[in-house]
Amino acid sequence: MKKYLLLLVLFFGCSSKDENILYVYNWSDYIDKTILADFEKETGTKIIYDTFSSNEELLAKLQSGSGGYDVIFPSDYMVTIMVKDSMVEELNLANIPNLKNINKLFLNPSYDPEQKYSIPYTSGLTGIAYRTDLVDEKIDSWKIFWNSKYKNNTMLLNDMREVYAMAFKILGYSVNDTNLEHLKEAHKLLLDQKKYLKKYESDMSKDFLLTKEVSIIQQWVGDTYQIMEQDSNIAFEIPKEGAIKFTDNICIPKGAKHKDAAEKFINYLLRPDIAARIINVIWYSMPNDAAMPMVNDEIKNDKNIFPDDAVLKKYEFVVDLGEYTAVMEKYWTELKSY
Ligand code: N2P
Repeated sequence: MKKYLLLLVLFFGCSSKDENILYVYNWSDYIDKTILADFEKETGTKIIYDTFSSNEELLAKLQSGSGGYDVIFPSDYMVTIMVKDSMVEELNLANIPNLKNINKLFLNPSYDPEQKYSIPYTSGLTGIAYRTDLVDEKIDSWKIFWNSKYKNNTMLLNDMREVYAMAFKILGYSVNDTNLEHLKEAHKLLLDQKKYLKKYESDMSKDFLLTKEVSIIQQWVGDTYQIMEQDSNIAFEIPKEGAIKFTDNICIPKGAKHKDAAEKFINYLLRPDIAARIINVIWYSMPNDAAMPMVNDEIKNDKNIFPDDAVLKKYEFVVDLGEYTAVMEKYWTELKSY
Protein backbone atom coordinates (compact mmCIF):
# COMPACT_ATOMS: atom_id res chain seq x y z
CA MET A 1 0.00 0.00 0.00
CA LYS A 2 2.80 2.36 1.01
CA LYS A 3 4.51 1.65 -2.30
CA TYR A 4 1.43 2.72 -4.27
CA LEU A 5 1.10 5.86 -2.23
CA LEU A 6 4.70 6.71 -2.98
CA LEU A 7 4.12 6.14 -6.71
CA LEU A 8 1.02 8.32 -6.57
CA VAL A 9 2.91 11.13 -4.87
CA LEU A 10 5.74 10.82 -7.37
CA PHE A 11 3.30 10.88 -10.31
CA PHE A 12 1.43 13.98 -9.18
CA GLY A 13 4.62 15.58 -7.96
CA CYS A 14 6.18 15.26 -11.40
CA SER A 15 3.15 16.28 -13.38
CA SER A 16 2.49 19.38 -11.31
CA LYS A 17 6.12 20.36 -11.77
CA ASP A 18 5.71 19.94 -15.52
CA GLU A 19 2.65 22.22 -15.40
CA ASN A 20 4.84 25.28 -15.25
CA ILE A 21 6.97 24.47 -18.25
CA LEU A 22 6.52 25.59 -21.85
CA TYR A 23 8.37 23.86 -24.68
CA VAL A 24 9.07 26.28 -27.53
CA TYR A 25 10.52 25.28 -30.92
CA ASN A 26 11.50 28.24 -33.11
CA TRP A 27 13.78 29.03 -36.05
CA SER A 28 17.39 29.88 -35.10
CA ASP A 29 18.09 33.56 -34.36
CA TYR A 30 14.42 34.46 -34.37
CA ILE A 31 13.77 36.07 -30.98
CA ASP A 32 15.30 38.42 -28.44
CA LYS A 33 16.31 35.80 -25.85
CA THR A 34 15.89 38.25 -22.93
CA ILE A 35 12.17 38.09 -23.65
CA LEU A 36 12.12 34.45 -22.60
CA ALA A 37 13.55 35.31 -19.20
CA ASP A 38 11.07 38.19 -18.83
CA PHE A 39 8.15 35.90 -19.62
CA GLU A 40 9.43 33.43 -17.04
CA LYS A 41 9.66 36.20 -14.44
CA GLU A 42 6.21 37.58 -15.21
CA THR A 43 4.37 34.28 -15.31
CA GLY A 44 6.43 31.80 -13.31
CA THR A 45 6.38 29.49 -16.34
CA LYS A 46 9.76 28.10 -17.32
CA ILE A 47 10.58 28.00 -21.03
CA ILE A 48 12.55 25.20 -22.62
CA TYR A 49 13.70 26.68 -25.93
CA ASP A 50 14.93 24.72 -28.92
CA THR A 51 15.63 25.73 -32.53
CA PHE A 52 15.36 24.36 -36.08
CA SER A 53 16.60 25.65 -39.42
CA SER A 54 14.00 24.56 -41.97
CA ASN A 55 10.30 23.84 -42.19
CA GLU A 56 11.10 20.28 -43.21
CA GLU A 57 13.21 19.80 -40.06
CA LEU A 58 10.29 21.05 -37.97
CA LEU A 59 7.86 18.72 -39.77
CA ALA A 60 10.15 15.70 -39.38
CA LYS A 61 10.59 16.42 -35.67
CA LEU A 62 6.85 16.58 -35.11
CA GLN A 63 6.21 13.49 -37.21
CA SER A 64 8.77 11.53 -35.20
CA GLY A 65 6.62 12.22 -32.15
CA SER A 66 9.55 13.58 -30.19
CA GLY A 67 10.00 17.03 -28.76
CA GLY A 68 6.73 17.44 -26.88
CA TYR A 69 6.55 21.05 -28.04
CA ASP A 70 3.83 23.52 -27.06
CA VAL A 71 4.67 26.35 -29.46
CA ILE A 72 6.07 26.06 -33.01
CA PHE A 73 6.79 28.52 -35.86
CA PRO A 74 5.93 27.06 -39.29
CA SER A 75 5.96 29.11 -42.50
CA ASP A 76 2.83 29.64 -44.59
CA TYR A 77 2.98 26.45 -46.74
CA MET A 78 3.95 24.38 -43.69
CA VAL A 79 0.79 25.56 -41.92
CA THR A 80 -1.15 24.17 -44.91
CA ILE A 81 0.57 20.80 -44.52
CA MET A 82 0.12 20.69 -40.75
CA VAL A 83 -3.55 21.63 -40.90
CA LYS A 84 -4.15 19.03 -43.61
CA ASP A 85 -2.45 16.36 -41.48
CA SER A 86 -4.21 17.44 -38.25
CA MET A 87 -0.91 18.30 -36.61
CA VAL A 88 -1.96 21.62 -35.04
CA GLU A 89 -4.49 22.59 -32.38
CA GLU A 90 -7.31 25.03 -32.92
CA LEU A 91 -6.43 28.23 -31.08
CA ASN A 92 -8.69 29.83 -28.53
CA LEU A 93 -8.48 33.42 -29.77
CA ALA A 94 -10.17 34.66 -26.61
CA ASN A 95 -6.81 33.94 -24.95
CA ILE A 96 -4.94 35.96 -27.59
CA PRO A 97 -6.53 39.44 -27.41
CA ASN A 98 -3.32 41.06 -28.71
CA LEU A 99 -4.25 39.72 -32.12
CA LYS A 100 -5.87 43.14 -32.46
CA ASN A 101 -2.34 44.57 -32.96
CA ILE A 102 -1.81 42.57 -36.13
CA ASN A 103 -2.17 44.31 -39.47
CA LYS A 104 -5.45 43.28 -41.12
CA LEU A 105 -3.66 42.43 -44.38
CA PHE A 106 -2.01 39.52 -42.55
CA LEU A 107 -5.21 38.12 -41.09
CA ASN A 108 -7.18 35.24 -42.63
CA PRO A 109 -4.38 34.20 -45.04
CA SER A 110 -5.02 31.58 -47.73
CA TYR A 111 -3.26 28.90 -45.64
CA ASP A 112 -5.55 29.57 -42.65
CA PRO A 113 -8.58 31.46 -44.00
CA GLU A 114 -10.55 31.34 -40.75
CA GLN A 115 -7.56 32.14 -38.51
CA LYS A 116 -8.16 28.96 -36.60
CA TYR A 117 -4.67 27.50 -36.30
CA SER A 118 -2.02 30.14 -36.80
CA ILE A 119 -0.96 33.63 -35.80
CA PRO A 120 1.34 35.62 -38.10
CA TYR A 121 4.77 36.23 -36.52
CA THR A 122 7.17 37.66 -39.11
CA SER A 123 7.55 38.18 -42.81
CA GLY A 124 10.56 38.45 -45.07
CA LEU A 125 12.34 37.33 -48.18
CA THR A 126 15.43 35.52 -49.41
CA GLY A 127 18.33 37.22 -51.15
CA ILE A 128 22.09 37.31 -51.54
CA ALA A 129 24.42 38.16 -48.66
CA TYR A 130 28.04 38.84 -49.52
CA ARG A 131 31.31 40.45 -48.44
CA THR A 132 31.99 43.75 -50.16
CA ASP A 133 35.71 43.35 -49.40
CA LEU A 134 35.87 40.01 -51.25
CA VAL A 135 33.45 40.67 -54.10
CA ASP A 136 34.29 43.59 -56.34
CA GLU A 137 31.40 43.45 -58.77
CA LYS A 138 27.79 44.51 -58.66
CA ILE A 139 25.57 41.69 -57.48
CA ASP A 140 22.05 41.68 -58.86
CA SER A 141 21.44 38.10 -59.96
CA TRP A 142 21.39 34.57 -58.55
CA LYS A 143 23.77 33.72 -61.42
CA ILE A 144 26.70 34.95 -59.27
CA PHE A 145 26.58 31.50 -57.61
CA TRP A 146 27.76 30.03 -60.94
CA ASN A 147 30.75 32.34 -61.31
CA SER A 148 33.94 30.27 -61.21
CA LYS A 149 35.71 33.12 -59.39
CA TYR A 150 33.86 32.07 -56.26
CA LYS A 151 34.74 28.38 -56.41
CA ASN A 152 34.35 26.80 -52.98
CA ASN A 153 33.40 30.22 -51.69
CA THR A 154 29.61 30.06 -51.78
CA MET A 155 26.94 28.56 -49.55
CA LEU A 156 23.28 27.98 -50.33
CA LEU A 157 20.56 27.47 -47.74
CA ASN A 158 20.09 23.90 -46.56
CA ASP A 159 16.49 24.21 -47.62
CA MET A 160 14.97 22.28 -50.53
CA ARG A 161 12.28 24.78 -51.50
CA GLU A 162 14.69 27.75 -51.32
CA VAL A 163 17.38 26.07 -53.42
CA TYR A 164 15.04 24.87 -56.17
CA ALA A 165 13.21 28.24 -56.07
CA MET A 166 16.47 29.98 -56.92
CA ALA A 167 17.07 27.69 -59.91
CA PHE A 168 13.42 27.94 -61.04
CA LYS A 169 13.59 31.74 -60.94
CA ILE A 170 16.79 31.80 -63.04
CA LEU A 171 14.99 29.62 -65.59
CA GLY A 172 11.94 31.88 -65.53
CA TYR A 173 9.64 29.39 -63.77
CA SER A 174 7.52 29.76 -60.66
CA VAL A 175 8.94 28.67 -57.29
CA ASN A 176 5.90 26.36 -57.16
CA ASP A 177 6.44 24.81 -60.59
CA THR A 178 5.39 21.13 -60.81
CA ASN A 179 6.47 20.28 -64.33
CA LEU A 180 8.94 17.39 -64.06
CA GLU A 181 10.94 18.54 -67.09
CA HIS A 182 11.42 21.93 -65.43
CA LEU A 183 12.50 20.25 -62.21
CA LYS A 184 15.10 18.25 -64.14
CA GLU A 185 16.38 21.45 -65.75
CA ALA A 186 16.64 23.15 -62.36
CA HIS A 187 18.33 20.08 -60.94
CA LYS A 188 20.92 20.07 -63.71
CA LEU A 189 21.67 23.71 -63.06
CA LEU A 190 22.12 23.03 -59.35
CA LEU A 191 24.34 20.00 -60.01
CA ASP A 192 26.53 22.31 -62.05
CA GLN A 193 26.60 24.85 -59.18
CA LYS A 194 28.00 22.26 -56.77
CA LYS A 195 31.45 22.89 -58.27
CA TYR A 196 31.41 26.28 -56.55
CA LEU A 197 29.53 25.33 -53.40
CA LYS A 198 31.19 24.83 -50.04
CA LYS A 199 28.06 23.54 -48.37
CA TYR A 200 24.27 23.72 -48.10
CA GLU A 201 23.96 25.48 -44.74
CA SER A 202 21.32 27.78 -43.25
CA ASP A 203 22.47 28.84 -39.78
CA MET A 204 26.26 28.63 -39.76
CA SER A 205 26.74 30.20 -43.20
CA LYS A 206 26.53 33.59 -41.47
CA ASP A 207 29.54 32.70 -39.34
CA PHE A 208 31.42 31.47 -42.40
CA LEU A 209 30.73 34.83 -44.06
CA LEU A 210 31.89 36.70 -40.95
CA THR A 211 35.15 34.75 -40.83
CA LYS A 212 35.69 35.22 -44.59
CA GLU A 213 35.62 31.49 -45.26
CA VAL A 214 33.02 32.18 -47.93
CA SER A 215 32.22 35.36 -49.79
CA ILE A 216 28.64 34.90 -51.08
CA ILE A 217 25.70 33.10 -49.49
CA GLN A 218 22.00 32.64 -50.10
CA GLN A 219 20.36 33.97 -46.96
CA TRP A 220 17.17 35.39 -45.47
CA VAL A 221 17.03 39.14 -45.06
CA GLY A 222 16.90 39.52 -41.25
CA ASP A 223 19.61 36.94 -40.61
CA THR A 224 21.85 38.91 -42.95
CA TYR A 225 21.11 42.19 -41.21
CA GLN A 226 21.98 40.55 -37.88
CA ILE A 227 25.55 40.04 -39.13
CA MET A 228 25.69 43.37 -40.97
CA GLU A 229 25.40 44.84 -37.49
CA GLN A 230 28.65 43.05 -36.62
CA ASP A 231 30.62 43.67 -39.81
CA SER A 232 30.21 46.67 -42.11
CA ASN A 233 31.71 44.70 -45.04
CA ILE A 234 28.61 42.57 -45.31
CA ALA A 235 25.80 43.56 -47.68
CA PHE A 236 22.44 42.21 -48.85
CA GLU A 237 21.02 42.30 -52.38
CA ILE A 238 17.67 41.44 -53.86
CA PRO A 239 18.28 39.35 -56.99
CA LYS A 240 16.49 40.65 -60.07
CA GLU A 241 14.95 37.23 -60.75
CA GLY A 242 13.13 37.30 -57.39
CA ALA A 243 12.76 34.33 -55.06
CA ILE A 244 10.69 33.32 -52.03
CA LYS A 245 8.80 35.65 -49.71
CA PHE A 246 7.29 34.18 -46.57
CA THR A 247 5.10 34.71 -43.57
CA ASP A 248 6.19 32.69 -40.55
CA ASN A 249 3.53 31.84 -37.99
CA ILE A 250 2.99 30.71 -34.44
CA CYS A 251 1.02 27.49 -33.88
CA ILE A 252 0.35 24.96 -31.14
CA PRO A 253 1.07 21.34 -32.10
CA LYS A 254 -1.70 18.78 -31.67
CA GLY A 255 -1.74 17.29 -28.19
CA ALA A 256 0.43 20.03 -26.65
CA LYS A 257 0.42 19.56 -22.88
CA HIS A 258 0.45 23.26 -22.01
CA LYS A 259 -2.05 24.86 -24.35
CA ASP A 260 -3.10 27.65 -21.96
CA ALA A 261 0.49 28.67 -21.27
CA ALA A 262 1.19 28.45 -25.01
CA GLU A 263 -1.63 30.89 -25.77
CA LYS A 264 -0.40 33.16 -22.99
CA PHE A 265 3.06 33.11 -24.58
CA ILE A 266 1.67 33.81 -28.06
CA ASN A 267 -0.30 36.74 -26.66
CA TYR A 268 2.88 37.97 -24.94
CA LEU A 269 4.80 37.92 -28.25
CA LEU A 270 2.06 40.09 -29.80
CA ARG A 271 2.35 42.73 -27.07
CA PRO A 272 3.57 45.91 -28.85
CA ASP A 273 6.61 46.50 -26.60
CA ILE A 274 7.65 42.84 -26.83
CA ALA A 275 7.14 42.66 -30.61
CA ALA A 276 9.20 45.84 -31.05
CA ARG A 277 12.02 44.35 -28.97
CA ILE A 278 11.96 41.25 -31.17
CA ILE A 279 12.05 43.24 -34.42
CA ASN A 280 14.91 45.39 -33.15
CA VAL A 281 16.99 42.28 -32.51
CA ILE A 282 16.08 39.93 -35.37
CA TRP A 283 15.73 42.54 -38.16
CA TYR A 284 12.64 40.90 -39.64
CA SER A 285 9.40 42.75 -40.12
CA MET A 286 6.47 41.70 -37.96
CA PRO A 287 2.95 42.67 -39.01
CA ASN A 288 2.37 44.30 -35.61
CA ASP A 289 1.06 47.84 -36.24
CA ALA A 290 1.06 48.78 -32.56
CA ALA A 291 4.76 47.89 -32.25
CA MET A 292 5.90 50.09 -35.12
CA PRO A 293 6.40 53.35 -33.15
CA MET A 294 8.95 51.50 -30.99
CA VAL A 295 10.87 49.98 -33.91
CA ASN A 296 14.27 51.52 -34.73
CA ASP A 297 14.17 53.93 -37.69
CA GLU A 298 16.98 52.19 -39.56
CA ILE A 299 14.81 49.05 -39.61
CA LYS A 300 11.54 50.81 -40.34
CA ASN A 301 13.04 52.70 -43.29
CA ASP A 302 14.87 49.75 -44.81
CA LYS A 303 13.53 48.67 -48.19
CA ASN A 304 14.83 45.11 -47.90
CA ILE A 305 13.08 44.57 -44.56
CA PHE A 306 9.93 46.43 -45.60
CA PRO A 307 10.03 45.95 -49.38
CA ASP A 308 7.87 47.95 -51.77
CA ASP A 309 5.38 46.45 -54.20
CA ALA A 310 7.81 46.35 -57.13
CA VAL A 311 10.09 43.98 -55.17
CA LEU A 312 7.27 41.96 -53.66
CA LYS A 313 5.84 41.35 -57.14
CA LYS A 314 8.99 39.52 -58.20
CA TYR A 315 8.80 37.32 -55.11
CA GLU A 316 6.44 34.38 -54.57
CA PHE A 317 4.98 32.63 -51.54
CA VAL A 318 5.70 28.90 -51.40
CA VAL A 319 2.64 26.68 -51.60
CA ASP A 320 2.36 23.05 -50.58
CA LEU A 321 3.00 20.85 -53.62
CA GLY A 322 1.12 17.87 -52.17
CA GLU A 323 2.35 14.52 -53.48
CA TYR A 324 4.82 16.22 -55.83
CA THR A 325 6.89 17.15 -52.75
CA ALA A 326 8.16 13.55 -52.65
CA VAL A 327 9.39 13.89 -56.24
CA MET A 328 11.31 17.04 -55.38
CA GLU A 329 12.68 15.38 -52.24
CA LYS A 330 14.14 12.57 -54.35
CA TYR A 331 16.06 15.08 -56.46
CA TRP A 332 17.09 17.09 -53.39
CA THR A 333 18.52 13.98 -51.72
CA GLU A 334 20.48 13.22 -54.87
CA LEU A 335 21.73 16.81 -55.08
CA LYS A 336 22.97 16.73 -51.49
CA SER A 337 24.66 13.35 -51.77
CA TYR A 338 26.31 14.01 -55.13
C1 N2P B 1 15.17 32.62 -39.12
C2 N2P B 1 14.92 32.48 -40.57
C3 N2P B 1 13.52 32.24 -40.90
C4 N2P B 1 13.20 32.61 -42.25
N1 N2P B 1 16.53 32.62 -38.80
C5 N2P B 1 12.58 31.55 -43.06
N2 N2P B 1 11.25 31.30 -42.79
